[in-house]
Amino acid sequence: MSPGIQKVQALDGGHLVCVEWEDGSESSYPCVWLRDNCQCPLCFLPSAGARRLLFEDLDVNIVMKQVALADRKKIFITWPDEHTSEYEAEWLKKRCFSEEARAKMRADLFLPECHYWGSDLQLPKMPFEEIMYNDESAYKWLCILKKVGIVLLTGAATRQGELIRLGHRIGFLRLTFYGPTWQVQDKADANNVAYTTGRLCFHTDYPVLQHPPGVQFLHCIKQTAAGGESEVVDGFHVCNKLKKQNPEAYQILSSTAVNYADVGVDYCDFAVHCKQRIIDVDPRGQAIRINYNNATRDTVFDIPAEEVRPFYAALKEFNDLLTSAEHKFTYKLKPGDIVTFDNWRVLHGRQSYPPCSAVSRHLEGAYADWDVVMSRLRLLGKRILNRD
Ligand code: OGA
Ligand code: NM2
Ligand code: ZN
Ligand code: ZN
Repeated sequence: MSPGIQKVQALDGGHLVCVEWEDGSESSYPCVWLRDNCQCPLCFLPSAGARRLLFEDLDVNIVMKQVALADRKKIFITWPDEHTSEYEAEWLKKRCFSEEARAKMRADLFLPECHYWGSDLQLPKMPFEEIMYNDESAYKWLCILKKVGIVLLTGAATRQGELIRLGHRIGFLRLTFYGPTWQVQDKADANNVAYTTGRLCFHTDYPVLQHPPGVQFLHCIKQTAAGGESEVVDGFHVCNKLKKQNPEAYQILSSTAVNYADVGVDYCDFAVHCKQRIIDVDPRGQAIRINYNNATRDTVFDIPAEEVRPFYAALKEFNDLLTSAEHKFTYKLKPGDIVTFDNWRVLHGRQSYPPCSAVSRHLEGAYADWDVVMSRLRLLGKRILNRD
């Protein structure tokens, strides 16, 4: 329960409403925001949790006419046109504009906490069927997936279709040109390097898409005796290292737009082209998404010739850090394992394995968007918290 309201007053010529809480703290709310967020049935549609008020009908210079406090639990505002709005203490407290309150709200909504790792990774493991039936387990799975970037689910049936079930558990999978799910195995006339027995160096999947899939699932159905080991590396951790070790290389990789191309036929025919920065950063220069697949990096490179060599030098530094023994973690999938990982953060690779006329290794793969995964995580969290 949030504290009650002790006092409410207008400030700044009626442009601000200042709420004094029972615990002595204060919060200020701009009137334009209060009017914009009036919760009355004319201004707000509760069944959609959405604003009915049109922006055209909002006076962005509005000042309040009158403010009153009721029962320490609610404030009432009368506007110049006699429209009235009411706001509950708890609703206001949650939306306080202070730095601390916003930091807390941000943390609750987006779970930005990040545990970096290197070769010392203790690969988090959970039984697949448990996360399928138990909400606490599913919640824990998604929390770790967000925080650590990788979770191994164990004990799944060794047949195709388990990722479809997993997709239903979270909501839905992300369809791409490689199909709703896709089969990673050695194929004749492979339309992707993943569908060979060759080594795959560290990459994120599908940087050729404008919005690359946020989450990837790889279900091991069959594993080869020799080779085929998996490798993963924490891309965000390595980005921090690169930024310290060679700020210029970091600057180049986080500003140069690289051409990617993928042309072929699978689920349907495709000719996909895109330009992506290998390290996507937020306005503070912190890495938020890695877009790096050496196989689909285009031969077309739309930058001035004199910038090409410095770009390759920068990428070499990054690639060397990714592959260093200090940073990479190696493991081998067993039949029934499903590795789930953050495809925006964790780069993955695979060692080569001997070609064979029969299929000696088979993974089924699928993607999901972070929007869908985070949505399920929030709903599971709510359900679990309300239960006890
Ligand atoms: C892929 C991939 C890993 C593996 O299909 O994109 O990275 O172990 N596969 O085969
Ligand atoms: N597969 C595995 O970026 C890529 O081409 C990643 C995608 C073929 C669906 C591989
Ligand atoms: Zn209203
Ligand atoms: Zn891949």
